[in-house]
Amino acid sequence: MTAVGAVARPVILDTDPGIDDAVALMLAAVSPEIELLGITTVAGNVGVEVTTRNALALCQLLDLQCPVGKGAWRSLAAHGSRDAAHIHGADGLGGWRIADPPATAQPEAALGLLSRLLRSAAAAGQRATIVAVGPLTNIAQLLVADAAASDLIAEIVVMGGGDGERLGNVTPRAEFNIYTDPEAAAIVFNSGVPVTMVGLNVTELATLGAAHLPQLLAHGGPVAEGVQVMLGAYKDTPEEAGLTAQHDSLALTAVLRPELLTLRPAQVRVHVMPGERRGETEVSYVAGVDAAGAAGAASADAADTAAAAAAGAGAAAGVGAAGQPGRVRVATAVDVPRFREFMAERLFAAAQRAARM
Ligand SMILES: [Ca+2]
Repeated sequence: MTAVGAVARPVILDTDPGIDDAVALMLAAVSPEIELLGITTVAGNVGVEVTTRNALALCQLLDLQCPVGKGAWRSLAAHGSRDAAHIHGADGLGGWRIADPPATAQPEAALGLLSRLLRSAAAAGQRATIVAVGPLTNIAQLLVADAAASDLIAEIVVMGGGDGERLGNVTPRAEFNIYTDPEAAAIVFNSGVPVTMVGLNVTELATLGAAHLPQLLAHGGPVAEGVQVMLGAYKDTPEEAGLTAQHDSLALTAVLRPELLTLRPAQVRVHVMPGERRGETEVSYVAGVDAAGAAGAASADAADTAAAAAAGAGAAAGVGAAGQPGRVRVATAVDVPRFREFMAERLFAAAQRAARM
């Protein structure tokens, strides 16, 4: 552990922009609590060519100098080719005409970038936190390919999964990011690296609408325009009209403002077997353990791990060995009014930042 207090936490954002990803990137760009070391992209909401283009375009808009790594174009098991273009639009950004990145902005390869960033943070005496808000393909590949990486990661914060009444949004029991690559999710949850799961049970409560953003919208400029277009186009609106769930920003908020969420130690089993539970996160809360201690255990299911390997995940069995101790926390509640205030303040700051360009 390094000094607490003013030291910004080194963070890598693994993302598939994606409307709520784009909003989370705006949040990341103006948050002094973190040092954004890099961004890696993955296929998810739309294909990886588009998510990478969007990440590079957002970096230009927000004057982010960090490197961008282009990651996996398909899931580990490569079942089907599901995306969420029906929710995010074919361009991933709901039709927002964000300026193209310059031709000189070329991505690196995500796995090499992840390994390099983790090691440069370690050389500076820090362990980086990975905030993963897309399918977990890149992170699983990293843990499989780079055996030393897990010791260099402080925590993996995952937007994915769900619990209780809100288990799924693709199937009744599976959330999009986990369902898109369950084998990868099983590897991550069973890796022994501390994992914080921010799932649908809280992210669907973390809604935002134009009515919460008067200062941003009055400011105008490309960020305000982008937020307005994206929130208007986002086909992920919960029950209340005009509100959109900011899944990915809430996951990042677990790093920036952890006091806005309730996190409970838990065991999470990711179901990978074909059938109606594929992609489900089965959460068992660990009683009597202080959340700060986070001493839960991620129990790999031997059958699931074998199935993951059989399905083409390759080294899954070598990563998620059954019973390997892990430290998993699951978000169970969010302070919605304070989350909205926080988002409004930070998105206004993002508009100001972009205007200085
Ligand atoms: Ca996402």
